[in-house]
Amino acid sequence: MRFHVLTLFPEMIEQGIHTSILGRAIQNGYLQVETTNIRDFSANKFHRVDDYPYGGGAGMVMEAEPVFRAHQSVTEKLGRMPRTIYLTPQGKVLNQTMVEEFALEEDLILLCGHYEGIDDRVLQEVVTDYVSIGDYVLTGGELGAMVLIDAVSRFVPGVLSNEESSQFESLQDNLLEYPHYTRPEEWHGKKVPEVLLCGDHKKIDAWRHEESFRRTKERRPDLLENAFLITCACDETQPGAEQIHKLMDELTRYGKSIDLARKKIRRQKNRFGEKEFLLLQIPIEPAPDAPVMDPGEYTENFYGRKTPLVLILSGGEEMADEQWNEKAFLIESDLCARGFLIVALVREVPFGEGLKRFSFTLRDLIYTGKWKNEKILASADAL
Ligand code: 6GU
Repeated sequence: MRFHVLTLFPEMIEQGIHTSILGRAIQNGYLQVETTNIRDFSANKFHRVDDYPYGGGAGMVMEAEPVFRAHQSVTEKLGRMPRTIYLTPQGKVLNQTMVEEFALEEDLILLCGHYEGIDDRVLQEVVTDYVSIGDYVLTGGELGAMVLIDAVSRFVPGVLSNEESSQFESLQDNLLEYPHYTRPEEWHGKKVPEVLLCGDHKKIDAWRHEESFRRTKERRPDLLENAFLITCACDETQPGAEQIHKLMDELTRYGKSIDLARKKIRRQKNRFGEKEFLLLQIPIEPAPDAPVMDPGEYTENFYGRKTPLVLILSGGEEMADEQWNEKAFLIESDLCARGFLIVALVREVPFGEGLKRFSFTLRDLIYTGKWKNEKILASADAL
C-alpha cells in the first residue's frame, strides 16, 4: 500500500514513520510513504503558500494553486485519481470500520492543512474524504495523517507478524478487549484468574466475552448503545449458506448460528431481544429439494422485540421483478409483524471483494446505530 502525504512539514511525517513496526514494514516493502512538500509548488518567488482570508478575520489561508499542483504531481505520476483524504477537525471522526475500509485501497493521498485551513475551492476539486481524529483542534493535519497511516497499515498484509496481529481486537463488536495476563501466576499478591489456567477454550472464550462486556460497561458505556449479539439463521443445505458464514466472520467474533434445515430448530421458539441482530437468509422460492415448501415456514417460530434484521432472500433468479417484489413484501410484512425491524433487504451475499464491501456497509450500519435511520435495499451487484 502506498500513502502519498501532501504537507508543508514533510520532515514531521518522515521522522514519525521510520521507527518500530511501520519502519520495518517500509523496509520490507509492504508499505510506501512518500511525502510531497506543498511549498515546492508555490508560484511565488518567496515560496509563500498562504495569504490573508477574503472577508477578513484572524489567521492565514493556504492558497488553492500550490495544493492543486502538489496533488496533480502525485496523480500524474500514478496515472489515476486515488481517494484523497483531507485531515481536518471538520471531518468524519475516524473509526475502526473506516480504517479497515481505507486499507483496501492501493494508494491514498493524505492532504494536511495548516494555518486556518485551505482555500475551499481546491478542496472541492480534489478531496474525496474529510477525516478528523477526534473532537479537539491540532495545529495541522500531520499528526492526523500519521495516526491514520498507523491504524490503516495494521490491516495491510505483511505489516504485522503473526504474534502482532490479534484476531481479537478492541472495538470489534463495539466491545473493548478483555484483560490480559502473562507469567508469573501471582504478582504483588494478585492471582491470574483461575479460568485462564483451566485449558477449556469454550469456558475461556465465554469468560473473555463477559469481561469484554463488563469493561465496556465500565469504561465506554457509549459503545454498548450499539453493541449487538449477532445471530445468523439460514438453511445450511441451501446454496449461499457458506457465504453468510463468511459474512458473519467479518462482522463479529461472538456470533451465534441457527440451522433452519433442522426441523427441531424450526419447531422451537426462537426469541430475540433488542440487543440482538439477526442475519436471516431464506430462499424466496422453495427449491425442489428444500425441507420446507414456503418461505414463511422457516420463521414461523421466530419472535423479535424490535430486533434489527438483515433479510437475504436468495434464489428467485427467474422471477419477474414485480413478482419478486410482491413476494419479498409479504415476507417482510410477516417478519415486521413478529417484532423485527428490517434494516436491509438483499438478494444474495456478494462474493470476493464485494463481500468485504458489504460487510463494511453492514458494520457501519450496525455499530454506529445508523440502521435506525437508513434502510438499505440492494441486489448484490449494487453493493
Ligand atoms: Cl485530522 N487535523 C487537525 N488540524 N485538527 C484535528 C484533526 C485533524 N483531528 C482532530 N483535530
